[in-house]
Amino acid sequence: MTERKRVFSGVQPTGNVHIGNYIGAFRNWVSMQEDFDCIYNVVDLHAMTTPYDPAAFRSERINMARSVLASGVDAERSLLYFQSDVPHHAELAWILSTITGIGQLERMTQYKEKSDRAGQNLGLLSYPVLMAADILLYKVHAVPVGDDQTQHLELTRDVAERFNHRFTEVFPIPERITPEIGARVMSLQDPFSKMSKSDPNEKSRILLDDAPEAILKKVKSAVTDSDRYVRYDWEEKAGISNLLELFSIFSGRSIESLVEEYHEAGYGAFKIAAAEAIAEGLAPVRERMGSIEDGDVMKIMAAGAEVAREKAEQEMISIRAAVGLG
Ligand code: ATP
Ligand code: LTN
Repeated sequence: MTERKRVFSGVQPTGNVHIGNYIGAFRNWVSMQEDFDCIYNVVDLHAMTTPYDPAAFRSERINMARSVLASGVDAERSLLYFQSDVPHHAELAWILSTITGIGQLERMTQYKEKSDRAGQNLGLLSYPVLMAADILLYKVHAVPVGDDQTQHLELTRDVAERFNHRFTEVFPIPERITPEIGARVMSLQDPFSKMSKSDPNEKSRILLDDAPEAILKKVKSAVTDSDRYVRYDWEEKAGISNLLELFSIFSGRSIESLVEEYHEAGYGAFKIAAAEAIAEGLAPVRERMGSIEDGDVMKIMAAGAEVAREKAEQEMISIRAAVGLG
């Protein structure tokens, strides 16, 4: 039997899980369970690089794990756990930090943005090294993420190549996997920036557990343009194009057929139909969010961590040997 290729991805437990996370990442995580050996992580150590409240953090970790499960990740088929439960991530991050240049880290867009907003700290600077460690620890082949992670994936590939060259050929070079549409879902309030957990404007994003009425309200207030014709045109009509993509993803209909139907319907009617499709598409996720108890989440995460610690320990043997440890 040929071994299945491995996939790894992670999400920070920073609250406000939105449909951008779902479309850019979780949906792919779910579909990859069919053909790959999947490992998914709630990357709590990463989330500690910006200021946070420890009590709220505890529940955010559980909520994020619940969102991943409610999106359809099946803990029977995929390995799911909290990053901090497996110390090998931090161990490998240390090893990789010794072959990563500070200049390259200082040039990361996310570091520049976050350090301007949240202040500098060493963890924020070395954030991409920990991410590289997450991925390389399991020698994975593919990483399903939204396109905002492109630069981090490039750094991971550089670090893997450097390690293989400097020591022994240990790591495969991982590929980034992004969806064809929806790799970058835009804010409903500013179609030129990505929908984000940390945007202070709540109307900018649709949360996974938003009720249909809330979805309708947010879509109705989405920023569009002063024209009245529905067209798929990112140059002239970014807001409408973003809604068309969401409508298409959640209804399963092509963008062309939606444009044909709604071209002259007026933005009001188009928005109502789009909101209904989003609410309907999200209904099963929302229902599952309401039914998965904290206790179930904790059990699943503890069981996942136990398996992962063993797997990670096995993987670390060749890595430690390559660098002259162990
Ligand atoms: P923020 O939204 O505050 O920038 P983040 O990007 O750090 O948060 P994470 O929760 O760490 O979000 O990301 C989880 C996954 O969701 C990643 O794979 C990321 O690429 C994807 N993702 C986040 N925002 C979007 C978006 N607007 N469109 C598509 N994918 C997205
Ligand atoms: N940086 C990612 C989260 C993340 C991740 C990973 C994604 C941490 N480790 C490993 C894929 C693989 C983010 O902010 N979305």
